[in-house]
Amino acid sequence: MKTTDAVVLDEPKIHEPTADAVVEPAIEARATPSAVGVKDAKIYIDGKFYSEADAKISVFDHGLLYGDGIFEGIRFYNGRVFRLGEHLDRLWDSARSICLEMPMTKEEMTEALLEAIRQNHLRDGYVRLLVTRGIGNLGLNPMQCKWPSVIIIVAAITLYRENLYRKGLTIVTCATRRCSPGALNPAVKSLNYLNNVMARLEANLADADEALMLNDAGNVAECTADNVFVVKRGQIVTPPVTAGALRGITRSVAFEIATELGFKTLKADITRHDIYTADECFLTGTAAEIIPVVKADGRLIGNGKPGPITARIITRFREMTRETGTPIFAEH
Ligand code: PXG
Repeated sequence: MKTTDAVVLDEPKIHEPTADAVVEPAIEARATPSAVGVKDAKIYIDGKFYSEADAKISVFDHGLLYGDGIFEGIRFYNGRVFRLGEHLDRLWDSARSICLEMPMTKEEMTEALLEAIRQNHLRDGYVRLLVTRGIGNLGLNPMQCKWPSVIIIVAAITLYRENLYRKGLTIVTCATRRCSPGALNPAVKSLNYLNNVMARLEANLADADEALMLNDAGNVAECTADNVFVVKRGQIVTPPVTAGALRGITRSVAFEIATELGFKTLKADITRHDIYTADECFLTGTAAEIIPVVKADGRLIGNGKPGPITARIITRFREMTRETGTPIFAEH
């Protein structure tokens, strides 16, 4: 049973200040429309479920103080969690990379996540799974933090409006470079997303749907929350992880589909030139799924319409999301 319709995330919320609004009210006094689009939402924190109003963590959690933690964004469709095993493998890799000892096994995490979805009575939606470093003091040394916290938020959201899938997105190259692997490896899906947020701000200011992020060498890395693909003469190309791309789960599904459909696939460095001269371009990400790009830096890509190969990949992706995955409810 679906409790509410999906909330669309791409529209910025405009907060109209009232005449007497001098300071922000305290959290308790702020209007609390459901942030997740679920009535009586239940949020998992460290083994217990809380209402949205009561789902709180300490101000001394290093996830807040330093962005010290990791996360995953996961989708479920038609009562099944899509590619759950891959998401958990990537989460565990992120944990390993930042020396965060996971407080539960993958089996326990699977059960907690499935139970969180059941508690929210949804068959289709999005899960944000976070593991924070936990409570420490004001020093940044993670040794202070003894117990990582696990948070599971279940939401009914879609990222872009359906007409954007038919019309295609406009992207702009942003000045903010993707973090170099030597500074903060983009392969770690960490809670520190300020690099991506800065890029997203540039997209907003340029009135574009997404920002294209380059790496320090000037090659394409990815967009702020999605991997980038180009299609040229029937070959499908995406930047390698070493170029600053996240090892996206949707990226690997797009590759599987492209291979299944008989296209050549390649992970290789690409430049803005390759995007401007592509026959087709599309983005992949758990929230956005697979979405065509029709304009980059003011140039039309191909004929300025979503391409036929992209359309075939989207069709097959939609079938896969509805037919495969880890069952949430007993009836499967
Ligand atoms: N690159 C980055 C930087 C990401 O954060 C992807 C690519 C796509 O990966 P997956 O595994 O989802 O195919 C992500 C995805 C959002 C959102 O609102 C998405 C992500 C993180 C934060 C927000 O869509 N991760």
